[in-house]
Amino acid sequence: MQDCIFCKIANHTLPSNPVFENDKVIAFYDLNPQAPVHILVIPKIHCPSLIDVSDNNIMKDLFDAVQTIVKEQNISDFRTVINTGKSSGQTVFHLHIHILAGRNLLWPPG
Ligand code: DGP
Repeated sequence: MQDCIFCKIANHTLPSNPVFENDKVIAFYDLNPQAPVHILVIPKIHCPSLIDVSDNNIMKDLFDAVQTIVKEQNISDFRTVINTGKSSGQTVFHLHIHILAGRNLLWPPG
């Protein structure tokens, strides 16, 4: 999608220094980290949010990537977050999974 910042990262119009990439998924560090490790995992295809996913292969590809990334980085304890909709905190309307790690993560989240 033309005006989507994550599409621009996915097609390398914007540089992101990816931590993981294959033909379906790219992952990169969050610009505004909320933990010592804060990685975003996104599908290369544009999909605004979780509610818009019609092909479950997208979620499999994303969570396979999460597993690969945490194993590669020797992260055993982490949180995955998918904000969906403005009031949940979603600010970028291109589906993404946050991986948060490297500190004690409180529950319930804010
Ligand atoms: P969310 O609030 O769930 O929509 O998360 C969006 C995240 O994306 C937020 O933590 C900040 C991050 N972000 C926004 N723009 C950019 C960008 O251009 N580059 C990177 N690396 N992260 C971005």
